[in-house]
Amino acid sequence: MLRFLTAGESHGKGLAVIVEGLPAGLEITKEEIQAELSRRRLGYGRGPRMRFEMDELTLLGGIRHGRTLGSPVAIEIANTEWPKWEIEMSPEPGKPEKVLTKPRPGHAELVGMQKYGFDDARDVLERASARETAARVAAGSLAKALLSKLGVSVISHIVQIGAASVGGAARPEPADLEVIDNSRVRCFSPEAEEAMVAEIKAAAKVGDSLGGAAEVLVFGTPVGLGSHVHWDRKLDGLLAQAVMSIQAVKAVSLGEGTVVSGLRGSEAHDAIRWDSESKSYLRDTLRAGGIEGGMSTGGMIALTAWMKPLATLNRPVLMTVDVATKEEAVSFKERTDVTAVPAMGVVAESMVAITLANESLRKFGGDSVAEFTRNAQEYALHLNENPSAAKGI
Ligand code: EPS
Repeated sequence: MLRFLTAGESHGKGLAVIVEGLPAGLEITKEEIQAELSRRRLGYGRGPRMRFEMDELTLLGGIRHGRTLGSPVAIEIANTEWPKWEIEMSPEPGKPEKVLTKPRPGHAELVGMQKYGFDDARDVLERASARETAARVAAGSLAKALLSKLGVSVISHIVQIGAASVGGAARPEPADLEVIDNSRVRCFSPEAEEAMVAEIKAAAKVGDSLGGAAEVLVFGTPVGLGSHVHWDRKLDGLLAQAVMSIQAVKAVSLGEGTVVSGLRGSEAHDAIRWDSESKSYLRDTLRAGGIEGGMSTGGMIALTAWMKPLATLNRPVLMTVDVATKEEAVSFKERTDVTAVPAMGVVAESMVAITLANESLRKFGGDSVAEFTRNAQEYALHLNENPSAAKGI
């Protein structure tokens, strides 16, 4: 089983992540993890912090001479902004200089203050912040490295920002990832990119924020990750939980899940055919998004993550209550991004990769990468044999 834990506050000294359960012998370098972290910082519409906050990585354990040891991998991501926050976020006993008492609607602050008994919204917002997703992406880079041993690759592209969307434009393939990452909003369609940038400019002008959607595509998934036998083993449920846990994501859908609910059954499923050349069962449509009965079909997995507009506005207009006086107030102003949808796509890739790596380990096991891949190859070899014929019945 692959597990990971993150720790750290947005303006604290840094983030930490521990990834446990990786087999030994997985090649990984600091530069590869760093490259994934840089992808998360992409995107027109992000705030000024992305220009000066560096993701400074230290590999603390679990990796020796560029390969995993089978022990927990521990990574630190230092916040280079820390010197500016050292007093306000100090772990030493003391009091903050400024207490935030006007929680932002749509943020975790008010409920977090009620639940944990805080007077200062900063005690909640620092951990609720999406800065934490840098640690998830570091874990995701390890999961992707493991999946690559099975020939699995995970990419994402932005399909909607505000009112601009890609419509029916063609889906990208793994080789297109560079083109996507070079787009200002990580969008594969140049026309939609223009419209999305225009949306961001218009929202920025009036101090507003924008949501949108990212589609995650997985290529080369083995048949049968997840299971139909129990609710908490269904792959679609596991993916939804993992992706829904990303800050500001409010919906997750698979394939054409939001469309087929309004169709008739005859138009809502993926017909199956036998391909004698590849000796495999194929589906030419992607309505189920590559998952049937909670199991991967072996076709492409297509998952969409839908993000709400950020709760922080550069022109605060949302009404709230000052928790110190209980008087009506305008929520406090924090520096913010206009949109973080392009970055969310990279985080969603990571959460999908971690989920699939975990399910792959559950299915194929192995303490070393060699054992893991050997088990997967053996499974694939016998996959479409007629079971009775194989037993000589
Ligand atoms: C965030 C607000 C902004 C973002 C931050 C997440 O930070 P600040 O308020 O310090 O300018 O830049 O995202 C990151 C630092 C990051 O690495 O993604 C928030 O409120 O969630």
